[in-house]
Amino acid sequence: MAASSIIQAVYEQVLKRNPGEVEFHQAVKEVLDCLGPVLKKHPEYIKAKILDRIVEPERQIIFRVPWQDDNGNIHINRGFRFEFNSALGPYKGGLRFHPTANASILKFLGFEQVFKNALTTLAMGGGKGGADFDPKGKSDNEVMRFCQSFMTELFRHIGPNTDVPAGDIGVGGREIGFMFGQYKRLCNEFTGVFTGKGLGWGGSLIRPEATGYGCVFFAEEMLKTRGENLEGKVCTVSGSGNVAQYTVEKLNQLGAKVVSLSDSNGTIYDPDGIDAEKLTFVLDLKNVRRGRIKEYAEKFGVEYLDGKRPWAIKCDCAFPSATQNEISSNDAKTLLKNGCCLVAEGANMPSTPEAIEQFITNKILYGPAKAANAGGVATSGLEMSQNSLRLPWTREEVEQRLHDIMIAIHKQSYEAAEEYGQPGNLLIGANIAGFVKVADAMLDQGLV
Ligand code: NDP
Ligand code: 2IT
Repeated sequence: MAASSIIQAVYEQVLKRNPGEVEFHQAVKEVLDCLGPVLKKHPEYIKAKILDRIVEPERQIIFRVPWQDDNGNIHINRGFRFEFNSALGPYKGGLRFHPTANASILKFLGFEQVFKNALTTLAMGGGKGGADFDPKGKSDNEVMRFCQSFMTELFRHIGPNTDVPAGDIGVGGREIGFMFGQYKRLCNEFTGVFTGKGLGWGGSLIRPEATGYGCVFFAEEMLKTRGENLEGKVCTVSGSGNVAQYTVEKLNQLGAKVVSLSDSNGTIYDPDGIDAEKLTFVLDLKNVRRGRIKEYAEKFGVEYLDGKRPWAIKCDCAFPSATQNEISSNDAKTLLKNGCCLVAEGANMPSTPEAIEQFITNKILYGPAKAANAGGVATSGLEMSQNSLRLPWTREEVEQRLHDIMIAIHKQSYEAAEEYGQPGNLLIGANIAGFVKVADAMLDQGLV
């Protein structure tokens, strides 16, 4: 059978087995669409049915999470963990707490994670989980009770050599602390079962900064291929959570000017730039007071675009750092029309397939999520190394390793794109480079 027919058959099976899971279909299609030339070069992948196997999670765990709010009312949420692929190491990937979290979204994230983790050069398989719980508006005690209930089921499925969760949307230092505490209590052991831990109890320096910093390092590598750098570049950033915050910090350090941040209610536009002092306000607003980005506009007297995303603001470089499918086809057109020359994806799958198509056709620098935002999970890998050594590294050492890893991820993606006759196309390059590593390990390990 021709490579294209094999790919089509695998995709149809995915549609049939996972009805209505549109985000999962989207993520699978993007990867499969890049693999034709790989199958031609590697008939052994076809014989071993690597594609059919790689789109099916190794294990899927779905469970009930009952908890009580501060008024004694009972709530039932649904918890998930998709242990997608362990060919390269223990399952590794974040937990997302968001009302929209469902099997489709968490499977797309788990699938992406497999190839992303392969690109990091570290030994990590891929997984993802979470719950349709909304931490917004909940008290610390409610969040704690939810996390404890969630972990009371999940603990039996994870472990430092089995499956190592971390944060994602709605799961930050506070939530990791509560879940780690409950895991420790249930297992009676102190191990590196989570990453993103507090610095005083096994966490790594630079892990909070890592996704944002890594994404900016990746953008720098892309710009270098055109003899450019970030100095003086006007940048838009979406979101105002973990990834967005540290994207702004590193962009500032490298001489760029960031003019936007957003949340699910709207966007702030600050043409003078979000400098270090204003960013300190954002960190307190979002991480401590848990308020809305609108307050930034009120505090600093800048424009607030109610209900809008940042993509109509003129920029040189765009850093989508909020959520999936936040750049539509029209947004992509607007970005291109306004002269945007680089998109680096801090969020997972933030650009729709139609938006990506336009970035690629117009040959702007496009850094796909699984390469550009891999610095977060890479630094989680470094946290695991430090936990195994029982020895923390300095800030400088971790940041240097993160930087080296981002350079390596760019190089692998760039070179794979060249090797397969699509120079400069990092979408194809990242998908192929990640896939080949996982596929080879699966071949070596037999039919499992
Ligand atoms: P946070 O929860 O810290 O922040 C999320 C931000 O995105 C908030 O500003 C939030 O606004 C906004 N947002 C979330 N959902 C939506 C939505 N449906 N529409 C509009 N805005 C939305 O999460 P992170 O910063 O950790 O994650 C952001 C993205 O980066 C996600 O795609 C995540 O998967 C990805 N990522 C995260 C990594 C990490 O290490 N944390 C690593 C790699 C990727 P609001 O508060 O209003 O909901
Ligand atoms: O999407 C991601 O890569 C993350 N949320 C981070 C996962 C991790 O294990 O650090």
